[in-house]
Amino acid sequence: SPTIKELRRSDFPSGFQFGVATAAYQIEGAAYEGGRGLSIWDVFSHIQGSISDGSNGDVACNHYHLYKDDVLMMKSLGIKVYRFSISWSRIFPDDSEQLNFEGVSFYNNLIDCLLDAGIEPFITLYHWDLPLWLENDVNVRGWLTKGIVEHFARYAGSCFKLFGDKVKNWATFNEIRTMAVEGYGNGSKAPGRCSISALENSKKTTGDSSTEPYIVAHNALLAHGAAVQVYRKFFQADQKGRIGMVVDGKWFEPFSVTRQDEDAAQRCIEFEIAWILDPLFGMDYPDSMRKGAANRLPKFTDEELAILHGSIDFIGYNYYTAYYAEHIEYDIEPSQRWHETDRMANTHYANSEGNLIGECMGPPDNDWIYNCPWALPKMLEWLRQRYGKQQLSSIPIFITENGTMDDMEDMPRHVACNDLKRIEYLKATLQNLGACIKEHGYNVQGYFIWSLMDNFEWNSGLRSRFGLYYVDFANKQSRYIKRSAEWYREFLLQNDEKNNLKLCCYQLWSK
Ligand code: GBH
Repeated sequence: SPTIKELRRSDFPSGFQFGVATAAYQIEGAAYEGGRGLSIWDVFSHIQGSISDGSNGDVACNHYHLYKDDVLMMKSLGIKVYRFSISWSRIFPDDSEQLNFEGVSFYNNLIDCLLDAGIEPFITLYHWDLPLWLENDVNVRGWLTKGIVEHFARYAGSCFKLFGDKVKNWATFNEIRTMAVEGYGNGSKAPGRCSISALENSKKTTGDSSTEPYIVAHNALLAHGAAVQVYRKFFQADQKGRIGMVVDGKWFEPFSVTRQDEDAAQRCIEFEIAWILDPLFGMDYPDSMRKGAANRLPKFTDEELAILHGSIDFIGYNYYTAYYAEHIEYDIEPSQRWHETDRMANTHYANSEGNLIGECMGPPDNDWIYNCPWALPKMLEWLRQRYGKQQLSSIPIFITENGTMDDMEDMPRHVACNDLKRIEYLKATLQNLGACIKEHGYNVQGYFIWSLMDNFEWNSGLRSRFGLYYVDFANKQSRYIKRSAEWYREFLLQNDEKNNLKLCCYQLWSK
């Protein structure tokens, strides 16, 4: 496709929605305030060795107290939609399952403030912060048993009831794949479970990584299904919103031009995005997974599959990067295998000829994002092939996250704010996205930058900065505009809107 030099708002359909995204544990802070209960991330982040800079989300961006300023900041960007998540343990702090009204009013206030600013809320119900009481309940054990399903459905139903008159976009989960693989496969995320062989240090709990990622993803899918049933049965007709799920999954290119590596790349895509999406489109887990994970992969009953079939009104897709995949056969016992070995592939940043898949965006010790804007159109085409052009014409796609971290740790603020590489990355993604929507008519209806502001970036803590705004974590969590925010605003705002916003910006910047 032709290279587009300039990028204009008019390269996208007029109804296309632009926004930014965040998640509760990464920005809210106030971990012990407002009646909030603990989540598995409060525990995990406080265990020494689990977060690379030793930080945690106790304060994070202090968004819980600064949310009004943050909404003003969003308004000044010119965005029309904001994706954020609800902290389950702020709503249901303990096993009494009594509503915490302080938590409820925080989200009511935030939602009202957004609507006043002309910004539509787009809510993720679960972005990895499971209430601790559900992890510790011996009958539930977090996501490891089906006991979680009714609890999630109850929580989701409460949110629809409490906020659904004002909120029309609901995503049940953020990245079931990541929470399963990183929480129960390699143990790098809460609750930090992994197999004995991968247990290098004390922060990790022993688990069975050959089965748990599959069990956890399975139960989360069932919980999604139950929540959607609640929405459709009791709320959707009145509230007239839509409900879907946010998935991730990298694009994979063959490591070399061989049939074996082509198959390996396909398998990797199936082991990531299709693992979660196939059941939502009425299919069983991918054949390659049935083969690779054999009897360790749970089975759906006909009834469960029927519940999941058609259970999304939209697909939320988090797109960051692509890798090369190389066929490899692992010579290990079935009990030692896990998701990463079951797919019989190794992944690489460079191909067999040594060419990098894209420009590396992160610092050397946190280099998982490579700039591969060309891979997003490939994924959209892959989705269309797999789930059908007709079906995907009625199920819109939202790019629910896209963004990058800074390429240096501990950079001075003025350097971090002069983030030209981030602009390049975002612009290239948008150019490719706009062009392929125009040429191929993909039903993509929105795009969210990860993230509004620097925040608690899970294992990388406060050092890995993904924001359009800089946050000074050492000094009152003050926000500073970066060049990328100025660029996004310039891209989004038409002239008349810019004038209307002047007042709002003056209010913000003169504080
Ligand atoms: C998103 O996940 C999350 O939804 C969001 O909360 C997060 O802040 C954002 O990305 C930025 O990271 O072992 O070093 O190779 C993206 C999913 C996260 C999955 C990184 C792969 C690999 C880290 N990916 N992870 S590494």
